[in-house]
Amino acid sequence: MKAMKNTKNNRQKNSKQNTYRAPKQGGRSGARMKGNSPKQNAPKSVQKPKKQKNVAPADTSHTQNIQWFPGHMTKTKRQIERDLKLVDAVAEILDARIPLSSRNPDIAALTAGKPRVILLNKCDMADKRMTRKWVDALSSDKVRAIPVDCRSGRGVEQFVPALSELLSDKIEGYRKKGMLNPTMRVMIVGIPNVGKSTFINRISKKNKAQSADRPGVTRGNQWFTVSKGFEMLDTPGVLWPKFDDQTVGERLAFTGAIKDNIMDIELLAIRLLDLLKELKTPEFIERYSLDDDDLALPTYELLAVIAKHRGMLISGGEPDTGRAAATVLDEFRAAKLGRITLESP
Ligand SMILES: Nc1nc2c(ncn2[C@@H]2O[C@H](COP(=O)(O)OP(=O)(O)OP(=O)(O)O)[C@@H](O)[C@H]2O)c(=O)[nH]1
Ligand SMILES: [Mg+2]
Repeated sequence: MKAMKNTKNNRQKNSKQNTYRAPKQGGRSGARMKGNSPKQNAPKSVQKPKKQKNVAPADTSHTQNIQWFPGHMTKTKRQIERDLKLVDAVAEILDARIPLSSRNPDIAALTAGKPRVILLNKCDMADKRMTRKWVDALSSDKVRAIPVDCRSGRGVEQFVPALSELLSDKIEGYRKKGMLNPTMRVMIVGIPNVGKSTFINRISKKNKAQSADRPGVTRGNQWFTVSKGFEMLDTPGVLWPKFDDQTVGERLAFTGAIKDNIMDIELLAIRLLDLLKELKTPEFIERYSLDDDDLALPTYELLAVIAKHRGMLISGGEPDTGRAAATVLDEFRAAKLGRITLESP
């Protein structure tokens, strides 16, 4: 990989588009992305940085098998199926940073017969140009895609008009029967931590739905009257039993849709750093004070460098790579490393 020459040039380049593109298969980095046998080249334990001193892994293809499908998700799927007959439309919330990986194929299939609005949420943390491309790619006659930032509320005002348009025939039908203000019911679905409850709070201008920055907050379907003529059903986040591709699990994990304590956080941060090293956003370079030599290091060593630059040391002055890994993930999730979209349409 070419080392970064000029931060200013890179800043200009990256400010145009922060989208990770998977390296071509077969090339050096392609082999790295494809690597799926962590045992072969992985260090014995990334948990023990002392033993790893100066011993970089041969490559960085340390994927871990990420799966998270606890029993409550099976229960939620059944609840969604049961309540589907009560609703007029479905609002599917995707993460604008990973619109492909954050789409649950099981829920998309289960709710396929309903008029649908797709909300690309957290677009404040995604690359602007890519979000526009995703809106075009996901929109069709029957589906309206809207970019939203539920934290600030930006874009949320487009939801009710879009839904009214989608349901115009139905609303007209009710009116003809004499119901002047029929109540439309909408089911909100999406993966864990994508912002379903925050969206309901935003649109209803109340903080009634419990929300927090960890997956698995909402337990059980719950109805909310959000405005005159609209009721919304908040549902718990659901994943699916097996990800076809490990990169899907990783991307879900990077963005915080998977419970952290079921994963090896250092391995996960190393995989994220593999991408960040290629993207070289100015925020990433500056935040961790990285130079070309740092970026050319094997990724495990780069993590150690970040720990040192941040003063994260354990007794004996060794870098605390565990703490650095948690920091890199936290800061990526808070978009402190730049507005990054990991998938293109
Ligand atoms: N930056 C940013 N943060 C958001 C946005 N929407 C939601 N969040 C944050 O994402 C976190 C998760 O939000 P929730 O509304 O609890 O997510 P959920 O989909 O209901 O999660 P579960 O109930 O666990 O499935 C919270 O910390 C929100 O503040 C957004 O548009 N931008
Ligand atoms: Mg919730």
